[in-house]
Amino acid sequence: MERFSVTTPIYYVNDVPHVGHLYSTLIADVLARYWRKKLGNDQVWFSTGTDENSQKTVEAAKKSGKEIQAYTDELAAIWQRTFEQLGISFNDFIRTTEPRHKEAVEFFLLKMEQSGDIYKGHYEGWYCVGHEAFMKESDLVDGKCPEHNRTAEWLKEENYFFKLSKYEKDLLHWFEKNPDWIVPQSRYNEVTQFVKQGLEDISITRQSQKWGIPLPNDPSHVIYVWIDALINYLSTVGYPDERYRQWWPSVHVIGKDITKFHCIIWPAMLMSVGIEPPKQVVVNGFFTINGQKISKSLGNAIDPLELAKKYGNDALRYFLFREIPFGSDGDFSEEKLKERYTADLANGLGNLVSRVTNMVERYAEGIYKKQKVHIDDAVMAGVNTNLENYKFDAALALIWSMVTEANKLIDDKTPWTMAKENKQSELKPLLNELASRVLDITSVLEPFMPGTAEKIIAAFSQPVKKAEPLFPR
Ligand code: ME8
Repeated sequence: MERFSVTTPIYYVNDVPHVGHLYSTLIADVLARYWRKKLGNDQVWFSTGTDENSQKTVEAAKKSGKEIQAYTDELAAIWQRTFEQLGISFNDFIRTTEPRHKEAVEFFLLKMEQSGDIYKGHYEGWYCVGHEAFMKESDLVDGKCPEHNRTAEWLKEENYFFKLSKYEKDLLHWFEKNPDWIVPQSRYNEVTQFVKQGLEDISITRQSQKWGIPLPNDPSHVIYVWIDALINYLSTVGYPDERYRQWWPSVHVIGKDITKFHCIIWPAMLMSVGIEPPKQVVVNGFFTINGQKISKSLGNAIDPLELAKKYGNDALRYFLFREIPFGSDGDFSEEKLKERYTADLANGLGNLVSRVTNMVERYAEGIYKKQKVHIDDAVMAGVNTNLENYKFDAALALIWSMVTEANKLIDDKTPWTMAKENKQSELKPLLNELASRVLDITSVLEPFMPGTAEKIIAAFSQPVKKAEPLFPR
């Protein structure tokens, strides 16, 4: 039986979610909903969660004056609640401070060690806590990481290393054999190019830090947060228990900032312990807000809950998927959201549902017959093909072409004239056709706009009454 398993990045708890974090989570949510419909609820696993063993957590807790674990519990609860309120249908919310995760990480690291892939050495280099990664000197501007605008620290310590270089050939072979493994193609090209230039071993522990998961065979070191975090994709599905195989390999949805971790380090770690790499890595672009990077210091980190309260969860989902082609960078503006809300949602879909329910109530006592509609099958199939290929904007454009066509059918045929002239033999089939079109549209719309789909299905339960506006103006 076919199964589908999908993950989001696990998010740092040094801050609350903004609309950018929501975007990756929504992509996973649309995929999970789509595959649940296709394969059955029990055949799909969708996990998200929080990345907590980071130096950023320690700093943020200190700033807030709270004890680290208490701070972490509080923030993780905010993330989980936010996703729940936004209707994200995750099966699991994994936290990297949970015992089940710690157990998985320890087991995994022991396996890596058994493969002879971990050795002790010294590392010196510029470290950016914002990135939680070592930086090249050439990436710094005046000693600062330009992206996080913070001074890099010179770290010199005894570390354990992972023999990443050993997997260079295996990785290249894997990429070659799996040309669709990273989408979009541009990211695939970037990653393969990078590996072709040669890989260096990486440091995977920190001696100077206390907060984190201790290395099993040398607890004076804590495991580097990225190594620990990547393993969440296995701990969520039950690793090291064999039941993890039921859901592995998963599809990982991530942002373009973390491709090297997911497409190079992670598969190499998996190769080291003899586990298959993820099924696919799906990489979203970044969006800005009114042309600016989303950041707290710029004060533009829009709270997704506030937007959802104003426009509704589904309108926000619709906008993000329709406006920004998957994989590209894009700009989020509330102005554009408002335009789409009015044009596509209120005047488009909302108006269609309200007109059709109204006419079925008035002209047919609320009764219609679901039938095969005169929509080109290729259009319906095209929606699903686009969705399966992460072309979310194209899928929605196709759905909206059906909405427009149905509204046009009403304008062209003017059912109200048929009613006035008492042409029942024309009116009834037309109403059946219209109601059936709305239901067909709804069936492909559901993964994108689950709340709206539910409302439409309820509105079309017979006898039909004129529906409340789906998108109040
Ligand atoms: O990197 N546009 O966590 P993080 C689109 N803990 N997506 C955005 C975005 C934007 N403006 N801003 C953030 C981490 N994202 C690690 C991950 S996984 C094993 C560990 C999304 O809290 C995007 O998916 O910094 C990005 O990769 C992720 O949030 C980064 O979240």
